[in-house]
Order: sequence, then structure tokens, then C-alpha cells
Amino acid sequence: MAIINRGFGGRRGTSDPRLPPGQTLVDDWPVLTAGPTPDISTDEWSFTITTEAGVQHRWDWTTLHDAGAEDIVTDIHCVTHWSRLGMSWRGVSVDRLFEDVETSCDFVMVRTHDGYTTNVPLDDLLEGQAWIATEADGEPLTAEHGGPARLLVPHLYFWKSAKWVAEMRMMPTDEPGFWEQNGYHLRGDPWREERYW
Ligand SMILES: Nc1nc2c(c(=O)[nH]1)N[C@H]1C(S)=C(S)[C@@H](COP(=O)(O)O)O[C@H]1N2
Ligand SMILES: [Mo]
Repeated sequence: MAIINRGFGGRRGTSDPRLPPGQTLVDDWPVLTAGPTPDISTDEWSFTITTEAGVQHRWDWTTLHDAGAEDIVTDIHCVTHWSRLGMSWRGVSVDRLFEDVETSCDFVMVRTHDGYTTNVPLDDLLEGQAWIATEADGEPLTAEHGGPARLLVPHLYFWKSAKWVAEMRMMPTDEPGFWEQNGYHLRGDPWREERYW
């Protein structure tokens, strides 16, 4: 199933109606990582959802794929003002992974295999809005772009799309992750220019 986000098509002069305010189109794909790029094999990779009761739901590379991957076409927007439009991705919907999760928490702290964190409201991760992505532009995700697997939350600024994703930990209240502690917005909607707070 192909999912098209905000795909109006066509350009208006140099601007494009798919571009949120203050964003500029790029054709390349910049790499933005706070630390060194970790080298994680698909054998080592795992993803865990941890509930407030301490219950853990865990997937490895094989069981993640058993959950069912889908194709996604979407735009991405970095808070540093670049956007890429109409990117092809492949990944497992976060909806699939929450099917058996019992939680009454509204917020998620996303943790990665390299120690990066970012907070996301649960409402922004469900109903076809977020994926554990394993491919981009028709190729397996490269290590520098978060391979073997990263979170993809394309309707929020791209710092929420945690590379080398390892865990979603349920939180009763919203708490800031790495960039959010350093001044980035708690939610990060590019259409509202929620860059900093
Ligand atoms: N683990 C991890 N994920 C991360 C980051 C990071 O430093 N570490 N940087 C974030 C930021 S600020 C951006 S803009 C995007 C960049 O993804 P890219 O390098 O694939 O373009 O990854 C996000 N995810
Ligand atoms: Mo970023």
C-alpha cells in the first residue's frame, strides 16, 4: 500500500505547496547525527516497547518483518530548513507493533542503540503516521541514515525520526528528549513552525 502525505503535485514558481514555511528543497540527503555512526548488524538489532507496568514487547529483525512491511511515499522536513519531497520508504507501521500493547500513557520516549532520545506523543505515532523504516529510496537504509532500522515520523520535524531505533518507553507525562532538552520544541510540527521553545 502506498501512502501519500500532502502530495499536491506540481510547483508554483520556486515554491512548492508541499513545503512548510521556512523550508527549502534539497535534492541530496544530508546526514545529521549528534555523535558517531554506530555499526549495528541486523542480528544485533532489536526493538522493544516498554509499558508503564514494565511489560516488554520485543521484536528482532525477523519478527519485525513478520509484522508486515509496507511502502510509503512521503516528504521529510528537517528543522535546519531542508526538506525532501516524495521520498520512497519501506517499513512496518507502528500501529502493527502496538496491537497487543496495553497502556494508558499518552507519551513515548524513543531511545536508540546509540543513546539518542526524543519524545513523541503516542497520538503522533499511531493511525498510519509512523513506521519502523528499513529501506529508503529503494535500498536498505545505510548506517549513516539509521540502518538497519530507524523511526520515521514524517509529519513532524525529522529530529523525531530516531535513527538506530531501539525502544519506545511509555510515559504518563511529556518529558524532553535530547534535542528537546537543548531547546527544540516538545512536539515539532513543521506546518506550525514548532522549531524551538
Ligand atoms: N540516533 C539518532 N537519531 C537521530 C539523530 C541523531 O543524532 N541520533 N539526529 C536527528 C536529526 S536532528 C535529524 S535532522 C535526522 C537526520 O536524519 P538523516 O541523517 O538520515 O538525514 O535524524 C534524527 N535522528
Ligand atoms: Mo535535525
